[in-house]
Amino acid sequence: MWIVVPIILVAIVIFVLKYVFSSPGPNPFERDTREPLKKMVHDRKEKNKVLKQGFLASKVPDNLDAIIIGSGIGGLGLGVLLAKVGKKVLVLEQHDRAGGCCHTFTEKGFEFDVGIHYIGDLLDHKPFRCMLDQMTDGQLQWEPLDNPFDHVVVGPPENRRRYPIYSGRTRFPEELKKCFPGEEKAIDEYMKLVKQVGRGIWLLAMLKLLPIPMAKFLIYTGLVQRLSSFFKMAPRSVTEVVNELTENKDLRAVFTYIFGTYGNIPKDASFSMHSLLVSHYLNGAWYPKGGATEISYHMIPIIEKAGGAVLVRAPVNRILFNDSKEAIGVSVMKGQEEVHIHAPMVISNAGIFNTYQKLLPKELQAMPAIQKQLGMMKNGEGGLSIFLGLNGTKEDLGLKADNYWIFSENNFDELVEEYLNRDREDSFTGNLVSFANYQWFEEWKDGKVTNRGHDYKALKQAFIDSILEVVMDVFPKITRDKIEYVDAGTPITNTHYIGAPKGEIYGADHGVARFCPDVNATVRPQTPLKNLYLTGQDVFVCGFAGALAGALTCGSVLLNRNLHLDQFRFIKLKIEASG
Ligand SMILES: Cc1cc2nc3c(=O)[nH]c(=O)nc-3n(C[C@H](O)[C@H](O)[C@H](O)COP(=O)(O)OP(=O)(O)OC[C@H]3O[C@@H](n4cnc5c(N)ncnc54)[C@H](O)[C@@H]3O)c2cc1C
Ligand SMILES: *[C@@H]1O[C@H](CO)[C@@H](O)[C@H](O)[C@H]1NC(C)=O
Ligand SMILES: *[C@@H]1O[C@H](CO)[C@@H](O)[C@H](O)[C@H]1NC(C)=O
Ligand SMILES: *[C@H]1O[C@H](CO)[C@@H](O)[C@H](O)[C@H]1NC(C)=O
Repeated sequence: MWIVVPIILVAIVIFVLKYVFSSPGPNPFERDTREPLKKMVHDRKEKNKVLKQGFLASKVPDNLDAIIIGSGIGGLGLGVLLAKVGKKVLVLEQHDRAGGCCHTFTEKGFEFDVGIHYIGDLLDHKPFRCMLDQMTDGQLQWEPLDNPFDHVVVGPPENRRRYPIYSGRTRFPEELKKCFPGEEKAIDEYMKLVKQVGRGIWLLAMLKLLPIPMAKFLIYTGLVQRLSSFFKMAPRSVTEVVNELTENKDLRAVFTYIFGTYGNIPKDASFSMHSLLVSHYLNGAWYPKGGATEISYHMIPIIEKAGGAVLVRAPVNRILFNDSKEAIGVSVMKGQEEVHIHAPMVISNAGIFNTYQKLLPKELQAMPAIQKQLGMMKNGEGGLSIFLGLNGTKEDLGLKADNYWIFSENNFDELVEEYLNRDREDSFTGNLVSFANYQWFEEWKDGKVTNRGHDYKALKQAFIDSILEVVMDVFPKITRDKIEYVDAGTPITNTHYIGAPKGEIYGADHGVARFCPDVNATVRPQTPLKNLYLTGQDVFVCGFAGALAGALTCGSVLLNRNLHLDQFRFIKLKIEASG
């Protein structure tokens, strides 16, 4: 048996070299496409001409190269990558505007984000930033948050402890040490682990791109864990790792609070996923200048320039297959009628559950290979958002550009588990912003979105009141008379506006099980069905950067080249050119 090991290793090396040294498909990072900065458009009507182009059969370009279902960053990002090599792409979005989790809505003059608060890793001249500059033709600008960019607040109202979180590779641990004297060793050890894991991420992408037999070989020989600290730490939970580092309960809380950005409580969360997020914000946190709609606003024209289109109010109700089980197009509901659109490939950004459970014909859904993948993933946690419009300037209200993570106690495992397991009637007595059990709201899911009835409203109000109470306590300058607008978005709101089947805010669950290398290698852009592919957060990880990595991975498969590497080469060239 072991004689085949070197042979397969050689095969893998050849495969990797092929990716590095040959360029089978065209490269979206071939040429620097950044243009001088144009004046920012603030006029909403003007922006809507780009973001809200309603679906009509007559607007569908002919001779499409690809159809993408969903206009989240995973869909638009992939659309841009394909457009940059001249492909004609149609992006179809069920909502009335493009953007997915990057869309915003406006009420009473306030613009609210639905899914983007802060994005990390955007230092000038660093890979992620250069890639985004290229993908928006240099038109998207980024505003750094204040530093500290996060605050962790733990404890009951009478004893809230506040811990500021600073960005900066050295500042982050230094400031923590000031808050926790005597814990220097634990903090250093934590940093060491986080950085190690972050460096092992390359193998994750590799596993999804290698031919399956090679990926399986790496997995079954255990080489995956040897080669990458990402996979070595992946089966360990955050609680397990952190509890070994320190006995200090508040420090444990500070080490783990960021679970809110991927949605698993520390005892279920993979330390590897956790480390990715900590590393993501280590160099700072940013917000798109002009708001999250700027992202789609600058990506859509790139898709259009190549002859493609991004159309909204275009719910895809099924994917079309021919007798050889090959995807040949999609069906869009236009009122009561189905409109069929054909293309040689269909890529879904709608998430693995929507795609496999709603958009496939029953007999394909039942295929063992599809069922296997569905069995490997589970729905993530539902989310609850409060949208608050306040009268006053930042100064009047005592606000900064930062985030507060407020918890009524420091044991998050117990706190959140107890909260999510409550009956609906007791649920809003919790002080927890952000997660919510889908079942609490499920009975209203089929009602009209703007009028789900009195009981639903009352339940929402109870959540709003309990959360506002905490907000007004932590921010004393925010008082009732300053509130001009308040509403809540529940898990079923998410189902309606971002198509999340169970109101998930981060797509499929990110627990330990998701990071077993087998799942990693199996759930990939290729599906068991020919010409059908997946992009976005479910093929990589959640978050803006995670969903975009999903697009890059999917683009690599479609263009038959490693775009992750192309991106790095592009950056190297640019840095050499500029300096
Ligand atoms: C409340 C909240 C806060 C967040 N905060 C942050 C943050 O601060 N920083 C960060 O990096 N990430 C954050 N995230 C996560 C991040 O926004 C997502 O992980 C990421 O944007 C997902 O991108 P995606 O393209 O994979 O999916 P989505 O953006 O969900 O896009 C999927 C799209 O598919 C559409 N669709 C579904 N079914 C169909 C169909 N049948 N036909 C047509 N269209 C369909 C949906 O309407 C949707 O537009 C947050 C998310 C939420 C919800
Ligand atoms: C199905 O579609 C593919 C790709 O368009 C084509 O090659 C194949 O011949 C088709 N099969 C049938 C039975 O139509
Ligand atoms: C906002 O506050 C100011 C004074 O603080 C007040 O004059 C104004 O009417 C308020 N606006 C609204 C819409 O409530
Ligand atoms: C496996 O790999 C990626 C990294 O490439 C990881 O972040 C992802 O969540 C894992 N699982 C799945 C199902 O994609």
